[in-house]
Amino acid sequence: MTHTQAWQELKEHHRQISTKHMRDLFSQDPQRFERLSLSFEDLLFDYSKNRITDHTLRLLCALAGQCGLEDKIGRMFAGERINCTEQRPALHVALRNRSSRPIHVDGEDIMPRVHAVLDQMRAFVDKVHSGAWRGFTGEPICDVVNIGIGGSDLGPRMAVQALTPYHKPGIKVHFVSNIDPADLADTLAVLRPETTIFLIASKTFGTQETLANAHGARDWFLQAAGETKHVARHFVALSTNRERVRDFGIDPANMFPFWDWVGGRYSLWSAIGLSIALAAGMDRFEELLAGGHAMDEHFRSAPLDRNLPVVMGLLGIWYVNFFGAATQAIVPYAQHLQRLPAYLQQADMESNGKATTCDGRAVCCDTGPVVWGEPGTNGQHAFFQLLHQGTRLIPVDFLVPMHSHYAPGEHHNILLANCLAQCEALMRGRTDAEARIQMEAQGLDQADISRLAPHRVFPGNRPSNLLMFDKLTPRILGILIALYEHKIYVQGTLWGINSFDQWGVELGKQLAGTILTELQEDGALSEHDASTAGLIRHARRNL
Ligand code: G6Q
Repeated sequence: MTHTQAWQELKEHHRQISTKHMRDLFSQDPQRFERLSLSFEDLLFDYSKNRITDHTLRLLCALAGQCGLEDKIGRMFAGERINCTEQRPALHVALRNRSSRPIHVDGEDIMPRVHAVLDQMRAFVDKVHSGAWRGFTGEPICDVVNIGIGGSDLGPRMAVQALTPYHKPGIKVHFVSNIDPADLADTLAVLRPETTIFLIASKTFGTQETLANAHGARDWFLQAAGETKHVARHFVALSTNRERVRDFGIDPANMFPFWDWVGGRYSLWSAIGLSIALAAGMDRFEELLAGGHAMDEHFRSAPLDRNLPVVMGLLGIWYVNFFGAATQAIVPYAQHLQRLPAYLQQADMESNGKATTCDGRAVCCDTGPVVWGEPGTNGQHAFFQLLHQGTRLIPVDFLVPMHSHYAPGEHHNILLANCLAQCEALMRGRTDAEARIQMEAQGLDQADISRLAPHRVFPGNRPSNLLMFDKLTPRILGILIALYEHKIYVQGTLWGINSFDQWGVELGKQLAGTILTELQEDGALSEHDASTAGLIRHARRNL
């Protein structure tokens, strides 16, 4: 990317634009909002409050063109092995392919397999909801516990919460992820084994934390149920690994499969989404898939400068690589999107937190930013101070529904007003003159006004995107998630990295094994630095 003509032009352009204030860009151009916003179904993407002009966008699109983005998008949808280090396709788009188009992997159309698992999920969900699926005492199921971590937890957890207004009465879905025994214990404390089903969600079925929690849940269950034959009615597996599922003691008939071409953090659309379907029903889950598919169709066909994930991805590159922004804030003004920042943190940071290009060289520019956030308005009473007056440039994505599922009226209007006010304030800021006029109106004397004015000035010119939609429905949730997934791919492509592997996560999985053995056994330690060895010995003495 840094060797393209467009990159050089962008560097020069950045020098010119970095002194411009968005206030002036708006006042010079009454059509700015109309031109720098895009609509997709009921989603409005306003990107006019960014430090860009039409020329910036043209150059950024040229950069994408010179990096072969359109070809790379085509390669993903065609099932090519774009995950180069693991030699796999990245085909989460197949899981939500609502068209009749086949998608091939190694010459096989994978769509019949995808549909077969959806049918299997529907049959199971219907049985649980109708009460036909009974526990070992003959009672219907009221609680579902998803045991999984990382990609096998964050997506379903976020989506189940997002779809709260659609939850089926009589079924409550819980999540256990942490190996800290508190997580499992707190969850089990409110459950009855007779009416609980456990979904053991693990792509590999080899993740230490998930297996330990699954064994813990099984022991708890068997204390009440006694005989292992009852496990079949209370434990199902969501996995790619049939042998390990069988070894754990789950009947492969109770396994909902998916495939190695589904990355963990892209897997909520697969059998890993069973908890979403159990919470909200299979029809709602399919609406979520349909939303994701609609965004896929847009991504693969819209021209670069009208393509939401592309524009969003390019804006991110503009800030990371030209303004030096190290972080990206995600602020949903929707309580039910509380877990969205955590979900996107994994999606983005695990995908693009890389420093090696696909051909094995060191990247020569910054890559993925630190992604973080909290829902508004809560964030306003916490970290927004730094967004407004801190020394760092932090682009913000605001997300807000126009209507609530709950009582219409003042609450939601206050929420919406706050969201719009924050976008505006970040962009406009407050000048010295404005601060002084305000204080004069408040009756402060001139000495106090002069003393306080520097503290009450807001520089403004702080960029944000606004994603505004009608209501938080399964379909719009699918659209939003797919939008971010593709934005991440756009950025990874331009940076020349592989967005679909996660060697940093694999490292964590290997490291703890040796230390666990050393903590539990006496004897010589393997080779550690003095700090780690000292800590292991200290822990041994005190365990
Ligand atoms: C996601 C990562 C990682 C993974 C977890 C759980 O893309 O690979 O977060 O999802 O480590 O892995 P399993 O699903 O195999 O248990």
